[in-house]
Amino acid sequence: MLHIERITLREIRLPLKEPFRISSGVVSERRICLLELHDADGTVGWSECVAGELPNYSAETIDTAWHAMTEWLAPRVIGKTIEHPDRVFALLDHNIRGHNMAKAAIEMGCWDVGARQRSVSLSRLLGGTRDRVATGISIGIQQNPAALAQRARAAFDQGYRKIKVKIQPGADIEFVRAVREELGAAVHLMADANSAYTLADADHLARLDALNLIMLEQPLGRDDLVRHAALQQRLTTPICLDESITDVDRAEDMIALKSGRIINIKPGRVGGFSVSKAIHDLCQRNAIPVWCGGMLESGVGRAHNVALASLANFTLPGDLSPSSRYWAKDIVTPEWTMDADGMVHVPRDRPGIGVTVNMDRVDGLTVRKSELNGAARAAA
Ligand code: OSB
Ligand code: MG
Repeated sequence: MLHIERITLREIRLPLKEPFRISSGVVSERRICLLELHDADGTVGWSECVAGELPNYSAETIDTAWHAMTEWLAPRVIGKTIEHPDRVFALLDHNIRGHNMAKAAIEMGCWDVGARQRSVSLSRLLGGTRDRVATGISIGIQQNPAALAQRARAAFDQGYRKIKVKIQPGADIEFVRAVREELGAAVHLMADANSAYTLADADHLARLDALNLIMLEQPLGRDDLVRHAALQQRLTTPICLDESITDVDRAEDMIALKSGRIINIKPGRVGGFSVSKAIHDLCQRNAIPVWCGGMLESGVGRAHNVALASLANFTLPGDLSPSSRYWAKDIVTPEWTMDADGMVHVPRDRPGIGVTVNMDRVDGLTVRKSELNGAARAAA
């Protein structure tokens, strides 16, 4: 049983080792929202809201999520008796449209509390089966093809099992070709456009077919399944959808319309673990491979992603880079590491998320803090 009494929201600032550029913007310092959930039985759980600094990936930002959690979402769970974490999404979703990342942060924190109450790992509570998960890297847009090829080479030599490069008009075919020539034909290579193209670019994008990508992620509009279906007909490269898959229905639509052949599951984007699991199961029944995407999370969000990626149908390497790829120093102990085979170990024998939040460090990085106790708006 969950009896969440209060939730502490914190915003920390964490500088990336290097700026991360995608087609719609660049980030140098993450503004990360952390949740500390206190159960009446003394159990404390953690989660991270993955909303960005600006609404350039989805409509949400850390500020809209902070507002949504404070005003509408936290009061839905605080002070309630909830049988199981798998009930939380429905409580949060009823008559509240959107705000998936805000919903997910609360829901995923409840899963950590639930796992710790049962003294099992988050991976086990979610139904995960794997002890190690394969890791890919997502490399931001670089100045020129040679610089990108060099970054990709370094990543491959470190052991990454999938190399994803960000693309945009003007930085696409030649950039990807340089990486393919550098790494050779066998390496699992893919590109992510973050919605930078239109269907008018179909002939141009079809030039990627010659480069044998394992997939092309989200080339077209973030909510456009119809044109993705038209594009997929013109490409041999499988399309993978990220931004477009915001719930189970959208995943069903993708399959029905043939808008793509692979799904990147980010639990934040779909409202948390219950929906992630439902999409995972749907895809498994339909022979659609899935993999776990990333949102430049700290070690807290990474823990949640690694646990999810331990489920059986996560058959492709996730964007689950180790802590040192992003930060000079992470906020958890132990930090996330990757072995020479490009595998991250799932802490299946530790309760909950399996890492300890370094409180001194978090306190030092905190720029904003709020205690939600449900009292203010619980009646609303
Ligand atoms: O589209 O997958 C994406 C980061 C921010 C916003 C969108 C995306 C990404 C990534 C980063 O690709 C992956 C990672 O966390 O390493
Ligand atoms: Mg993406």
